[in-house]
Amino acid sequence: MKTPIRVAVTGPAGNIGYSLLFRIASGAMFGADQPVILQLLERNNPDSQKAVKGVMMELDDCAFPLLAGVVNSSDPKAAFRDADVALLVGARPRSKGMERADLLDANAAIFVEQGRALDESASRDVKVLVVGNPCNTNAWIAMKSAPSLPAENFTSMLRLDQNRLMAQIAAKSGKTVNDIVHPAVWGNHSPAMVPDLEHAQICGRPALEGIDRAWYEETLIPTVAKRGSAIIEARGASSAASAASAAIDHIRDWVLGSGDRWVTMGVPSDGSYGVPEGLVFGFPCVTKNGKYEIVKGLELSDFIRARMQKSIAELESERDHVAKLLAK
Ligand code: NAX
Repeated sequence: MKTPIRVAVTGPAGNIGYSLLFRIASGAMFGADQPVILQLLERNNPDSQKAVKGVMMELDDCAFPLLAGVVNSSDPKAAFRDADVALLVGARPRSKGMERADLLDANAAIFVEQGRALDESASRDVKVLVVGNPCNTNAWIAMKSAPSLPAENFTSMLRLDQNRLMAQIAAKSGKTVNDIVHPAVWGNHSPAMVPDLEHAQICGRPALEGIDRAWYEETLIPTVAKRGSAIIEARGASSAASAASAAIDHIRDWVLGSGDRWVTMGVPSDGSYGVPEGLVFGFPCVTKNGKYEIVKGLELSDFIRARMQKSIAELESERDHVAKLLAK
């Protein structure tokens, strides 16, 4: 039997946690022969802890053959001990009347603490995926708070945006998502994201040969960027199963490899495409042997570049706002 992979998950009592844990335990993340140990980190209050107990009871009741153990803690250092993968899902939601700056501060405090704990107790190769919003900036904070870990271990989730883009193109073109390669979503996981079809192909032909440019610019981009709000409007609750599925996709491809397919990941910029070094930014990547590489050398149109500048400005402003907390 293979050595179990230790997967830390924060926010296990939440909506995404409830969709995510069962799929990890079933083998969807690492394959049907790879055991896992789940290491849960939830807030230390009676309601949250009670809810986690319920989730753990259900995990027991699934009798998953690949689930080699589940531990729960409200101490980040204990939850991240020797973790090979850390899914940072738990975050402070925006409450009524809360200013954006207050939301950034509240989440920065969480991700400073969790970054430091990862630095102290996780595996040196830990693969970190931040899902909790604002996920790019939260990943940047955790990365900066973990100076002894390689910066490239810290990523944020834009895969849901890529998956949404692919689903929309498939529906429009009458093809399936399997027929679509090389879509990309640049930038921040926010309405300033940049869904990019300019390099995408459908059944081996350039996507924009078969898709009307005006529809792409005026309908597709806002549809993908506002999809989270549309889900809330329809469901009365935010995306959970699709977010969990995207987190599975992100880690599975990082660990097992993407082949020639591009996968969008929020990763610390190496300066490619003029994105300031260190900003955690959505880039098309390819993955192999547990490493990712940003796809280099693409010709970017003025249309895409102008939109990327907006995402860069937004991320720089978030970074500058939270940077002061790191000094404390
Ligand atoms: P919920 O509010 O249902 O669950 C969050 C859970 O995290 C709660 O159980 C809470 O107690 C816990 N939590 C809060 N602070 C914590 C801490 N410091 N340590 C451990 N646990 C903590 O939210 P849910 O719907 O699960 O969404 C989680 C996060 O994902 C949110 O920030 C949300 O905005 C974000 N999303 C990110 C997406 C992405 O594509 N990057 C898409 C989906 C989602 O909107």
